[in-house]
Amino acid sequence: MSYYLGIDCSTQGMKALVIDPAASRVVAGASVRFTTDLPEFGCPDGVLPHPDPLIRHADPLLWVAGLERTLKRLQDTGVEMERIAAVGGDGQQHGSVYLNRRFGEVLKRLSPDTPLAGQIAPALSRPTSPIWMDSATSQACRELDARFGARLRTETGSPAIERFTGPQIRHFAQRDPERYADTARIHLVSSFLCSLLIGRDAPVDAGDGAGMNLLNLRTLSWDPEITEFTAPGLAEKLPTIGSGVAGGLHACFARFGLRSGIPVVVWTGDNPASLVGTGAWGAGAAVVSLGTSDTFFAALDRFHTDPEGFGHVFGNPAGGFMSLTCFKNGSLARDRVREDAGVDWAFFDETAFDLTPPGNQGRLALPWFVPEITPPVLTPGLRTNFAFDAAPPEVRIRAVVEAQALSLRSHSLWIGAFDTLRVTGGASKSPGIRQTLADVFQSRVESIAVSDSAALGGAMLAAHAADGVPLDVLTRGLTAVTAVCEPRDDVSEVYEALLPELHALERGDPI
Ligand code: XUL
Repeated sequence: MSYYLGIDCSTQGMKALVIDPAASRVVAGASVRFTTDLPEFGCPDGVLPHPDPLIRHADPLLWVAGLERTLKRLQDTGVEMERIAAVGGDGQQHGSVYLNRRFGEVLKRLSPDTPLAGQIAPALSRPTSPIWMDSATSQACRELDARFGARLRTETGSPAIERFTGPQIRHFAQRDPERYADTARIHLVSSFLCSLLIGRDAPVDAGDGAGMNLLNLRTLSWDPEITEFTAPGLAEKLPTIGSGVAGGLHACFARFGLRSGIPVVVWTGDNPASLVGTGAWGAGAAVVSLGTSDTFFAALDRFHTDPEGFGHVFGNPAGGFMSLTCFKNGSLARDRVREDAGVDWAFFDETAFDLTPPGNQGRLALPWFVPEITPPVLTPGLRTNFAFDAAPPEVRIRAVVEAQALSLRSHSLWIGAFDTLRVTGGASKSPGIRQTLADVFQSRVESIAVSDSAALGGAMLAAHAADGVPLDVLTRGLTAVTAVCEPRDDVSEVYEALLPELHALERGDPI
């Protein structure tokens, strides 16, 4: 029976998963870390170092080289690459790639004989790509808000947001009009990589396109007025909006054992792909994804937006819409707290929680080491209500994990009720974090076997869109629950009582 491949290009690396739907199995996987596997691009953790904490760009050629390296590693696992019948994938959201008029020609002529990064380089009109961690576009956001007011939120799903692609494009067009004029096409990370695979411009899907402040979610087309105000002539530079099969696989990928011409499905954003890969694309479950960013998302039963403006509405690749709230200080912040405390992951994930009581006697710490997205805070710094540095490691760890969980909860309520929480991403393996989420949300927390839910979602969407394998069959077979963590009723009041304290910390009230 056929296999399907899903590729995830996330912030710190790339992953590939191959599924066999008939056997309900993941048959192979491979991954690449940008820091250690592609150091020649100078992007540790997937970001070009910059002294201004608001500026966060990556080298787009890193993703091109990452794609080749990931496919090579996958082939080296010995998996029968020729059984792969379709390819899907996803990219970190909001990041944009700027290409000149040569891009189309360069794609057509892609050759297997030299590294792809060198072939794509002459087609870049901007050498770097702003990514979702960038927050340097506040002025562009203010201008968009002043011009369109609430319409931005109610029609594109979000108010103007620093990392969203529209404000990023406006910022670029204003600061560097020459390069903007030289730009013929602007792709998202997802549609850029999909374009390489098919050897021509790929569409943007509504899941990822909704993270741009440009897509009108009521018409599912680029909003002409917002697009033209964002930057002159922008409409011609944007790809089409699409779904389903984008095209056939370019022959230059045959060197990895893939059959040329197999369908490549339109790529989506990492969070929409994860919604599918956690099996939460239908009603009932919300997802907490603990990765470089922590995100909270769920399928929406109807189109509605967050009145507070923190949450976003994206397209759900399974149809309809999804909510998303994003917290920038996720894994990297937890890692820094662990390292400063001088403990290993086993201590962070479990022991710290055995040594401290739920609620941590009121001690909380928001680890905002870089500018935060939810709530928007541009001046970084740890926010705490106790002598953090003098406290033992277990107290610091619980203070951070509980503050993160409380913040996740308090900014996600707008989506409405849900039955269970599914957790995914590296940190979801931590029993202490899972129990804290169950207690803070007072909800059952479910884990699934595959933690690379974005790559899994990409593979599921490939099987569904290319060969009509029903999503509910794929979901039953590949996303079954493997562990459950029940909430403890007796601690619910402890966390209710901590919420005002959390809000005071978020506002920066004097202690
Ligand atoms: C979502 C967001 C991040 C990125 C990287 O809005 O900015 O979750 O998709 O994972």
